[in-house]
Amino acid sequence: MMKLKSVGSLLLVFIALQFSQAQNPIIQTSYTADPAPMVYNNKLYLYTSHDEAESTWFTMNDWKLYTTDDMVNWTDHGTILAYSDFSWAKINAWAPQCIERGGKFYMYVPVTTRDNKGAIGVAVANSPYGPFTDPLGKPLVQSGVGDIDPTVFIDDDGQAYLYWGNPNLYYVKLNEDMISYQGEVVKVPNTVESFGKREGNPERPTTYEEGPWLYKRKGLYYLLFAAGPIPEHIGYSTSSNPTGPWKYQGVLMPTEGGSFTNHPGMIDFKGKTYFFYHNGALPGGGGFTRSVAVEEVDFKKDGTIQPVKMTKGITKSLATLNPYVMNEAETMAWSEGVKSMQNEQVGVFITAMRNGAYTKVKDVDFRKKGASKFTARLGTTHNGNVSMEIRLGSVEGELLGTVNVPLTGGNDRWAVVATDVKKVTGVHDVFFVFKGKAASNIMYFDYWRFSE
Ligand code: FUB
Repeated sequence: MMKLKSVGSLLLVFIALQFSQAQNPIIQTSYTADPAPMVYNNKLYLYTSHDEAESTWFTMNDWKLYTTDDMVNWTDHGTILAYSDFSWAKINAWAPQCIERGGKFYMYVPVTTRDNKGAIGVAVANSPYGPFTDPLGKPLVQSGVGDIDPTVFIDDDGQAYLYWGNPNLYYVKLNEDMISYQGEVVKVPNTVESFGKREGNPERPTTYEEGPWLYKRKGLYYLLFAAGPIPEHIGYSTSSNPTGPWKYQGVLMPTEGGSFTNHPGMIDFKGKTYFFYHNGALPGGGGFTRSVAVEEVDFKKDGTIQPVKMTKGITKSLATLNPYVMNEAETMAWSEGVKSMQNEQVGVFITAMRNGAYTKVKDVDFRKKGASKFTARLGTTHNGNVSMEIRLGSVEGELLGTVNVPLTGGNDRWAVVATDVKKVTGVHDVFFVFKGKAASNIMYFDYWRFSE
């Protein structure tokens, strides 16, 4: 009996360890879907759609932005555009993509118009963080059938292409201004040779379903797409031309992961190639409460892509994090029991939803000189017994110090608190563990920094 018990406890420790080392899904503080990565000035920007919590349909009102320098710590920049920013849109902020050209940022989005038709809109900003505004006051393009899921790509010769659509795949050539196009909308021939055969569905004879994504490597064009039947997998095709003809290359990611949709995004960053997708892996997750994840991909000699499975994610960071500058509380590698929110007072911040909720920041480099002081902006609506522990390595790891969180009276009122901590040097994963007796909304946390 004793033996069985200790085997059981060992198993629990093993499971807890696996979970605490997980990096996928990369966003745990909101439900996100339809990942669209963009690299600009050595930083990866990830634009996503956003499933409302407890959603039972694709109830999606806005688009969010996350960034990373190291592929493990992600910073939440909150909502950067909403369907309501388009005067002509009624609902459905679905799969977006943003691209930079000439120092301006162009965000292509599908929405449903006030007369209940699908349409692709474009919004423009001078910064990847926005604010994005609608330059046209009307849709950029509409084919009349299944106008969702735009993907945009600028070729080496400067020609930009916009692909989109479900169940048909369309494209147009964009003009240099990126907000108008030339020629007609072209419907891509939906042949078995281009997209693989689907059995038993004459209306959808191939596996092409939706969510196209264009990518180029060594002169070869890749068209990734969400493939049917439902539950979706990810398939891909290649061509020596950005407009095809496309040659079906098979399955990139099989059906898995608790969401009946999936959606590809692929990009090169700091010498590696990353494949983004979504699943339903978070607590409460499913087909309408999805979460984005990422895997590194490898190419075979012939240019085809090594198929990928969903894994616990990227565990080796590309850079360390500097604790001696102001770091946002919403920069994290992992969290449990935490929601991100935003308001006018401080922008994006996090709320600990329960006692024991935590965030993990990976590979923080305290260097040889070390830190012995910690400063943070935080707040709570509870009087007394609310604290934030700073630990190394795990939620139970070495305690560097505890910050007592003063009553501030709301997330629109904040206190900056400084605390002495045990001296720490070298590189560590830092855990912020939130403690309080209240049943929910324990405390708010906006930023932190260590000093000598
Ligand atoms: O997120 C809403 C829709 O679900 C997208 O437009 C599709 O690609 C699928 O992910």
